[in-house]
Amino acid sequence: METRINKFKSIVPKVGLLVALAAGTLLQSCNSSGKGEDANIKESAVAADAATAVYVAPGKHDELYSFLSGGFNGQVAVYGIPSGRLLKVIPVFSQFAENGYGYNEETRPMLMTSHGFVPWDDLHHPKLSRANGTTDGRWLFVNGNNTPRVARVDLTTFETVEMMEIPNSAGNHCSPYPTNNNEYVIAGTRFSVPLDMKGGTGDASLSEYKDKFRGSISFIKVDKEHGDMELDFQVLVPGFDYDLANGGKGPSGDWVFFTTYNSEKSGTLKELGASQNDRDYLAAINWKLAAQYAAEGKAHEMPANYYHNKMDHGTHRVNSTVKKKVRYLLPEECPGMMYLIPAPKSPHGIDVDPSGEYMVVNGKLASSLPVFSFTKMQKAIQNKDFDGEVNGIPVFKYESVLHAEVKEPGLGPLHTEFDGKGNAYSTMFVSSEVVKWSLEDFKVKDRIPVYYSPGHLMIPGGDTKEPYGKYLIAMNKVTKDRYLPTGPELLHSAQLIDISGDKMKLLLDFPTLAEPHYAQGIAANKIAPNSVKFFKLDQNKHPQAVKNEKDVSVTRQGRTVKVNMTSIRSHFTPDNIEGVQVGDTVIFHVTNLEQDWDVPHGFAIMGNNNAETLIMPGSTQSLRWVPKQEGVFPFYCTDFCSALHQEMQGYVRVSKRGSNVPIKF
Ligand code: RUQ
Repeated sequence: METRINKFKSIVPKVGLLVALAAGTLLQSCNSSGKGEDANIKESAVAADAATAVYVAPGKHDELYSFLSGGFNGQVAVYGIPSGRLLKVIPVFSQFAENGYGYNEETRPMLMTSHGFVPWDDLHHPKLSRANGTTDGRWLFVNGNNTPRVARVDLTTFETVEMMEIPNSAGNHCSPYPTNNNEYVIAGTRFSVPLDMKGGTGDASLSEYKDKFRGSISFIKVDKEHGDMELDFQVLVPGFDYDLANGGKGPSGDWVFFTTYNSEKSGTLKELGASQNDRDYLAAINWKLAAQYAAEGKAHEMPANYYHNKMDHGTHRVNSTVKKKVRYLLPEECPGMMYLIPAPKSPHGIDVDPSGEYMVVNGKLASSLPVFSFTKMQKAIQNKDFDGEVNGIPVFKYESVLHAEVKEPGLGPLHTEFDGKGNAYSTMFVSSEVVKWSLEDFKVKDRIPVYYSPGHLMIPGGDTKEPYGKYLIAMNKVTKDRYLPTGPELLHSAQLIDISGDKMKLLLDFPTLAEPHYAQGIAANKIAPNSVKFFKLDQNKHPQAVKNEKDVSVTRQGRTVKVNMTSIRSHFTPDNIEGVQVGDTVIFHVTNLEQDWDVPHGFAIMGNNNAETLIMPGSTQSLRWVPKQEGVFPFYCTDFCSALHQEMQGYVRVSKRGSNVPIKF
């Protein structure tokens, strides 16, 4: 078995030059502490009572839900905590053959963008909706990093119900951040883009970066009752890269904070000289004041072109609308709205403690963790304690807002969360550990190695004013030997850590789907009682629904054949269809007549390139099929539903084009 030090050596080449430099220090520091040489450290870190601590007896439920992002699989994975059992995969930015999401006619429009149908995205950050600064279990907001989008999952059905494209953005990474009562979901661009203010992004040379490129922070209004999103306005910010954000709470509740890099405004690291400056910035925006400026007519308007896709409650179908305008504010015209705080170079996460007083900047290349004070920031604003400005935005003096620095926290700090008991926990990517430190004296109290190289960590509610400080999940980027080998491609790995005592204790490893970046956790009783068991058939307003087997139909209109059919244990009606011709577009609208929990029926037909679909009781779903060959094509139910499930089948006869076989069913 490899030692921990060897692990680092093999990881280092992956993470690039800058971090490799830091890693050089790491190897020394590990050697000198002697920690890294302990080949048995893995075993020794596991809590003696780990098995009972995570055991959830068969038939019993977990204490918490956790929602882990799937990164490049575009999905959200729902795990029970503490068992680590996978409860559900929620497809968001991915077609999902398992239930037809993104394949069937009802949900395909969810993945429409101004670039066309984009059935994939890189989902990084799930965020639960909020009430009074804590999670309320109603919705989960998630970001699409690649083709900038924000989506909303309804936690009564665990379905993606809304998706909005973000204009004037490229790489929607610092996103989405709900304010303390869901007034806004805030989404910032990672890459700045050329903006001419006349119609969004356009063609420009990278040599014009400094003059033409700007970032955008979007303020998305959330409907209090139904959660529906609306892009209210954007703030067009200096052309840095915006990495991560977090909202204030309590006294800082009107503010949202963003880490930035590339403050040189140079575009890329390699050719253009980004990451030259010693310091980048933490940007602070007063969202309440921004909203006020927008309401008072300070906002300009420019043409835009972005999709907003929403599931209709009654029909359970997604409708797309294309928006053509966006309002924007310029910080230089809105005094008091935005400030910059110098921060260690290339910072990653920014995390605000439960009291709302401390803003922790995780400078991945820095040797300490700076903790800024909101009170000091207010004072510095009053006293105009500034050190210049960028694009008219005042820059504070570092010392005037700094409260403390956590010294030698470890190497490569990425993210921090809080336990609500006066402690903070930070992930160290390079030294591969979680480090616990105190918000009282800002000293390190404990460390635990994790396997290997953690990115985010999550304490349920650890980003809110009320953390559930019992468990911590570290989400690790490198898996290596933690599980049975599965060839070159391995699942990523999460580790559950008990943080209820003074010392952190490792409880459980569990593999995750694709790459979890961030996660959210919430007590089960905030979600479970509201979970929908099935849809009521009499409330199904889908225009193609058939609620009685007597009313089924097969109709031809030109080259389109529409099949309005039903499914119930253990048959489809109709189940023998004739009169379809090669090249027709056949649309099966299947209504599941069942009115019971957990009796979906599936529908699949031979040769269809649209996967299958899984129809929940009481709902209607539609699958499109264009037969390319003559023949008799069987269809069947794909989800074992009864003792006669295997008999739940039917046939479609496809004749050659122009044939005179009439429609018959
Ligand atoms: S990010 S760890 Cu989006 Cu930090 Cu991934």
